[in-house]
Amino acid sequence: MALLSFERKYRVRGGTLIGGDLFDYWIGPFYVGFFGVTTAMFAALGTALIFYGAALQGTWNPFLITINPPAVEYGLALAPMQEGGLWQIITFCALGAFGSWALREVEICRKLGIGYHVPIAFAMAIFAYFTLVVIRPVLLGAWAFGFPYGIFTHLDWVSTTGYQFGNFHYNPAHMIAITFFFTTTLALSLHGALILSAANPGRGEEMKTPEHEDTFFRDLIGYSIGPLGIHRLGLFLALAAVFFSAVCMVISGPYWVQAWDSWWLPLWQLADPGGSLPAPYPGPGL
Ligand code: UQ2
Repeated sequence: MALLSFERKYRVRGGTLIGGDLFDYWIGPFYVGFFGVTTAMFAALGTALIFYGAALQGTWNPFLITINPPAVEYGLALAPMQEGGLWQIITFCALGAFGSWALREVEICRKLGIGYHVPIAFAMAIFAYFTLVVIRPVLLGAWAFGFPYGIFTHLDWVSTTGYQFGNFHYNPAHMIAITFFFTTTLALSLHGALILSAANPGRGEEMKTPEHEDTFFRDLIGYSIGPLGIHRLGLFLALAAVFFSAVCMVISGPYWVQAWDSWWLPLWQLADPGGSLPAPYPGPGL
């Protein structure tokens, strides 16, 4: 059955958050909706402004194009277009587009009568971006602390921001975030492998059921989290990884202004009472 004729059954009216029937239709395979329109408008304006910034900068090399935040002297004020104002408007457009996309997901969930897990998961990614370009700069008192929009320049920003705090791997929230990222890959590899194994029993054999999946892990470690549970665990692990990534950045500066290795000084001194280990790098002292 063709995708579109199959989907016809699920193209139900209503569930919109705003405007009733306005924009409650599809273009080809895509649901439009009020928030589809606002997504397109924010994305088009933001993208056009990035091209405008590149034209002013004078390069079309995609690796070198960069839209920089204002200098620290502008604090939290609006900056002139060519001195960070573009970055401020592009940031506003990005947040408008991401927020609209999340609300379009909510409208589709309401149409289908399903849970809001997908928009909630996406909202966690938006929250991480919002933390970097709004919450942390506001707490530090200048938009200058946002990251530049460029392929190479955002890498440079990550590197300098990390080294400002000495060894960033000593940031406790960074440790927790990494642990969640690694555990996410462990859970997904276990799950992906288990599903493919049950679906590939060998040529000519009928595919196996969740009973076999449970039994494999009960035989192996005496416990199965279950076919629904593994998806709850996966969503939790992924959201926790993103959440603690945002936390590890928002505490770097607003809470701790020294090298992260010196946050562990009490433990460091316990382990090295004679003080023979080198002292941690002091950090920026913002
Ligand atoms: C499972 C199960 C699945 C799975 C997986 C497990 C039948 C199809 C992978 C096993 C998962 C466990 C024991 C949890 C591991 C814990 C961490 C923190 C990685 O039982 O049910 O469904 O895919």
